[in-house]
Amino acid sequence: MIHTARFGAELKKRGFTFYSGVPCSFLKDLINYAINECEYVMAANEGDAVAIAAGSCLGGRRSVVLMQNSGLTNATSPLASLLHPFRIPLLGFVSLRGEPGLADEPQHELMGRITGQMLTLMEIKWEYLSTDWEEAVSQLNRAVQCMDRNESFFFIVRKGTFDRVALREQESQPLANHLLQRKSRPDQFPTRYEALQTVNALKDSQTIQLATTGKTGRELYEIEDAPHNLYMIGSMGCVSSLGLGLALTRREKAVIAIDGDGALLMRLGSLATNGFYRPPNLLHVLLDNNVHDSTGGQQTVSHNVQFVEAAAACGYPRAIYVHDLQELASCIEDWKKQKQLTFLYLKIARGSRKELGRPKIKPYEVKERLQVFVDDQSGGHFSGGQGEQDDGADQGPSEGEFGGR
Ligand SMILES: Cc1ncc(C[n+]2csc(CCOP(=O)(O)OP(=O)(O)O)c2C)c(N)n1
Repeated sequence: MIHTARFGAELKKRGFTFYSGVPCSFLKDLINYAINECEYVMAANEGDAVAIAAGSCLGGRRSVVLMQNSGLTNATSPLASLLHPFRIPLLGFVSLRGEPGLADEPQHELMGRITGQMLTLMEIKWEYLSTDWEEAVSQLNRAVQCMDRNESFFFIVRKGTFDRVALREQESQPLANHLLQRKSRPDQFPTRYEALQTVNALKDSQTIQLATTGKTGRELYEIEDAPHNLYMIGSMGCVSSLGLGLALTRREKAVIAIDGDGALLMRLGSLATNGFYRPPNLLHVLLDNNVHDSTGGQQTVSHNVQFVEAAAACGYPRAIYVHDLQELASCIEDWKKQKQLTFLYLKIARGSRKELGRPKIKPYEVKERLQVFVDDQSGGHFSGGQGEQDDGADQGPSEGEFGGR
């Protein structure tokens, strides 16, 4: 067995202080350690966890993602189409439920046989984590070497690998009040392009813009290709999770995640994660055209989804139905003043320009220049330079409180 706290300390020594994941009993003790001693974001699903950890990595942290092997299938989209193209290196721990030869539940049987193959198939380097201390530490060193080449590395963790760590009491901070403005007059339907132009025109020196999969990224690229932009080409539904990880890690930056209705519906649980952590420097903008416009305009099921109410119900302190471009602009300005996690909902028209291009820049180049932008401290601070929030009421966790829930 590995001494979990000692192993956690080895991880910390190598810079791993940010964790995200979904619990598994085989990983419980390492997760408990992370919750007790580090920063741990409880993701709604394993794909979100990958994206959250990736966001933190973009923010300059070495990040860890933890999941049961059954959740590896949930995570394949961001593993294959976020980590790989952007060359974002994560350290992964995936449990081995259903290990051949050991009695386990039938639902783990297949995954127990194919966990390693799945990682290999996704071109992710991996090893079974040894229970021998010296060997485990040298495995960790190999993992770090791999990550230094911008490649992820996963440990497959067998039953009984980690010794017991008790979970300290986790506090949660109930939200005092929401600002929920209801739709009050007929909709106006600007185009996606116009909405993106409005958002882009209001950016300042600390703004980062993350655009969801499909035409949102392509249009933003066309409006302005800049180091503070990221076009999420794959990992549909992960844009606000990427934003959450980045916003929590770089509280001095203003992170805008621009979502689509199809994408948000794919990972609606991310609203709850965002609402729980509610970083004040995250703005989540949903452009709802009721269709998968990027893949030919097939309907989504967003028509009767009350996204504003859902965001508010998930803990967003501000969730606002925006009716037109002017309101969109003034709500963005308000967010900069109010400094609270905000959800803006805007109905947009379907369609886009016929000759819409695609980003010519490679995803990993987008990442590299974004990381340079993120590290540039000359642009001022969204939160006044301290990573602090500006009033006593209705706050999300501060940096100091972050790991204590
Ligand atoms: C997991 C996954 N499934 C499907 C796709 C293909 N895909 C790319 S963009 C897109 C539509 C996105 O719809 P929405 O978020 O509503 O944005 P819109 O295209 O309408 O702007 C789809 C289905 C994908 N990238 N990833």
